[in-house]
Amino acid sequence: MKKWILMLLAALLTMGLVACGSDKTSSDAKGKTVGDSVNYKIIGIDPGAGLMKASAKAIKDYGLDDWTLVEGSSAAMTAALKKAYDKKEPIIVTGWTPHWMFAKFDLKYLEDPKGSFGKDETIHTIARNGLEKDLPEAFKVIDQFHWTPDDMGVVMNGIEDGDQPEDAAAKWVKDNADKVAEWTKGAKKGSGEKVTLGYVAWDSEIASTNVLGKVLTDMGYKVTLRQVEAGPMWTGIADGSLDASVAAWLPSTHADYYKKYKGKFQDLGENLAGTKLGLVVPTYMDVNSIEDLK
Ligand code: PBE
Repeated sequence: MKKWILMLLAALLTMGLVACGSDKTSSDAKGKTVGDSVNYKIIGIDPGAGLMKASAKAIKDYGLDDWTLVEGSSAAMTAALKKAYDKKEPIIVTGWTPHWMFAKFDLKYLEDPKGSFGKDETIHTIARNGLEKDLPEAFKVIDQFHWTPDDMGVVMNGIEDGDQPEDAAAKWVKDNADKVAEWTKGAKKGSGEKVTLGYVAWDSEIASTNVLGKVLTDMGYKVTLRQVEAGPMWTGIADGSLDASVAAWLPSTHADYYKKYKGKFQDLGENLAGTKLGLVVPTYMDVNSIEDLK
């Protein structure tokens, strides 16, 4: 009887060891893969974002046929991340830098050896054709707007901590008079002329657009911040219904939009350097590369 139990135990132990032995780095001790643990879902953002296109490309490049890229919004993605993080549950999201989530949570980008997410790029300011002629002084300020990921981080964190975007922006503008002076240098004040800035509700762009909007308001313009989807943002600049946007990620993330509207807008160049896109997971997850998801 006793011998029989021992033999059974030995057999079970062997089976367990075999299962463990077949584990890859992407599996936990029970042989459950990362895919199993997150239901083969990558939590995405708004479908118009270049990040979604890059993520779809990554899924293809790495042969992740069983995986689903879930569409939603930046807000829904960060809410899902927060919820999982609080319970130390596994989650994979589409992410980008600059973003407050890296200050709030311990996160890591999954390595992307195939380069599906492209090289790091810059954020550009774009303007409608004719803005320079119609509103040269406002144009000058818009053109001179540039800052750093750290600057943007201050505004983003303020918003995440509960400030209204316009309040977080106003605070930054007050605390950074020297930088603002560089943007307004040589520009005469306006007298109530209308300026409409288009943006998408991406955390990074909520911050930048509110800051430039505040500066233009202080310069005497009547500023409207118009929140739209990514496609309509580019269309609006091209058809002149929007004056400018500080939310163009180039050369890769918004390459399609850039190509589509070439000649119908003015590219005023970089307003921020130091961006990155990719798949992001909490550091407590035992996975390091997109390759491990297969
Ligand atoms: N983002 C933030 C945007 C650009 C700004 C990375 C989510 C995108 O993917 O289009």
